[in-house]
Amino acid sequence: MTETAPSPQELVPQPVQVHPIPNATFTLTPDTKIVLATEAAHHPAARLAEVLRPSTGYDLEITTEPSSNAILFDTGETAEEGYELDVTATGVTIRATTPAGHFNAVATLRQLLPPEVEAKSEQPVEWRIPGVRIEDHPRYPHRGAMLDVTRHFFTPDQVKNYIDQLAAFKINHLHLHLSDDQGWRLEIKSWPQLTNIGGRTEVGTRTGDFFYTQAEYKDLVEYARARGMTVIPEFDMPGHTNAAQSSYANLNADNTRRDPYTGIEVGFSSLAIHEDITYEFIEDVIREVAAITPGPYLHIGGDEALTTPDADYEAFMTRALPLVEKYGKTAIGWHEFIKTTTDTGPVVQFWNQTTADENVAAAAKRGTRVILSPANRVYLDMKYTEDTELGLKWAGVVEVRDSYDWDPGSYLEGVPEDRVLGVEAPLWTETAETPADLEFLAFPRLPAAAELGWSPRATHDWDDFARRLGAQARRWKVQGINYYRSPQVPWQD
Ligand code: IFG
Repeated sequence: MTETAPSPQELVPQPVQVHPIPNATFTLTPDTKIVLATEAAHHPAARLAEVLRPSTGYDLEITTEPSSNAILFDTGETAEEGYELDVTATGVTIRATTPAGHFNAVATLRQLLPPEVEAKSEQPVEWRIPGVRIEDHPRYPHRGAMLDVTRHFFTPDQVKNYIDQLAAFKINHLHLHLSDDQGWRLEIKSWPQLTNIGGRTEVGTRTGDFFYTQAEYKDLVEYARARGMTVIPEFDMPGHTNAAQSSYANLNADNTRRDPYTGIEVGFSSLAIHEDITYEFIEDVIREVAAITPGPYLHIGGDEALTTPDADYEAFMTRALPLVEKYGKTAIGWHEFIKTTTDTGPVVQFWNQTTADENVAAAAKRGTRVILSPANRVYLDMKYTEDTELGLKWAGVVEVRDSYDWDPGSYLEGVPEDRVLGVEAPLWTETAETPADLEFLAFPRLPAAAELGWSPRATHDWDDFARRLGAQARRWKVQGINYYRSPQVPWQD
C-alpha cells in the first residue's frame, strides 16, 4: 500500500518557515541510518528511533558514521530550542545546537511521516516523507500543560501516556498539581502520613495508594526529560490544604485533624498561618521535592485562600517564598500571590477570566514574567458546550476556537510580549477519572494552546489552524486518542 506522504502544510504547531520542495520525497528504509554529528542529539535521536520502531518494524542504527541513506542530526541553527529541517530525495538533515532544538525537530519530523507512524504495531506503509525545508523556533520558552492528579489520581503509566501526547506538540513543561484538599500525591519522607492518610482518597468514593513514591516521581521526571520536557511540581499553599490537614493534627490551628474531603468545593481550607510548625512543614516539603526536581521551578500554588485574611496571606507568602529560593528553585504561583512581593524572581501564572489585573501589570512593569493560563481560553476542564458531559463551566464554555483565537502577547493589559514567559493549559480533574476523559478534554484544545505558545503571531489564522487540526486527527485515530469532534473543525479521519 503506497501512502501519499503527508503534506508539510499540516503541521501543528505551525513552524516559522515551511518551504515545500515539490517532487522531492525521501523514503525511509530498514537501512536508513540515524547519524549523530552532535552529542546534543543523543536523547532526541533515541526517541525518534523508539517512535519509529514499532510502526515501521525498522530497528534503525544510531551511529556517528556518515551514511548516504541517513537522518542526520547536525549542529547549526542557534536560536534557543530552534532547528532547521531539510528533507530531500536523498536524506533528512536536522540542524540545531541544543537537545531541545533536536527534540523539536523530531516532533516535526514525526508529523511529516504517514499517520501510521504513530501505531504500536507494524504497518504495511511506505514511509515517505515530503521534500521540505523548515526553519523554526518557538515564540515563547514556556509551553506548558498542567495535570491535576489530586482530584482524581492518575498512575505513573497514565501520566507517561499524557507526557507522550504533550511532547508531540512541542510542549516543554509538565506542571503536576500534587497536593490539594482531596489528596496529597507525593511521598514526603519526613512527613509520611501525608501519603499514608492524605494519599488514600480522592474526589468520589475510590480509595487506594493514590500517590507517587519518590522513586516513581524521579522516574516520571526522567521520562519527561527524555522527551524534552521539564517537570514543575506544585504544592498548593496556604489554601487547598485539607489533605495535609487531614494527615496531621498539628498542621491545624485547633490541633485537630480534618476529615478527608472527597467533594469538589474550593477555598475552605488554610494552613495555620501563625504556627511555626507550618513553616517547618513547608520547608521540609520544599527541601525534599527540590532535591528530586532537576528543573528550575517549584510551584507553591497560592490560589483561592478564601478563608485566609489578606494580612495572614501576605505574612505566609513573606515566609514561604524565600524558602523556595533557599533550596535553589524559582517560585511560580497562581497570580494572587504577586500582591505580596515586589521580588521579580517569582513567576506569575495568570488564570483569571479578565484581561486586566493591576497587581500583575504592576509586577510586569517591575520585570516579573507571566505565564498565561486564562481560564476562559485554556482551562481544558471547561465544557466545550452546554451539552458537554465532562468538565465544569464556572469560566464559561470553551470551544476549540476560543482556545485558539487570542494573542498571548497582547492579552493582559500592561503585560507586554517580553514579559510573557509563555502559555500553559491546565487540566483540572474534578470530573475527569480516566485517560479517555483526559483525552476528550485535552484534544483538540491542547494543540491550540501549544500553537499559541510556539508559533509566530504572523502565522495565526483560525481557518488554516482548523484545517491542520483536521489533518492531525488521522494521527489521533491511529493512536486511539478519544478526542472531541468539534463541529468547528473539518476532521479528516
Ligand atoms: N480553580 C482552582 C482549581 C480547580 C479549578 C477547576 C485554580 C488556580 C478552579 N484553582 O484554577 O483548583 O478547582 O476549574
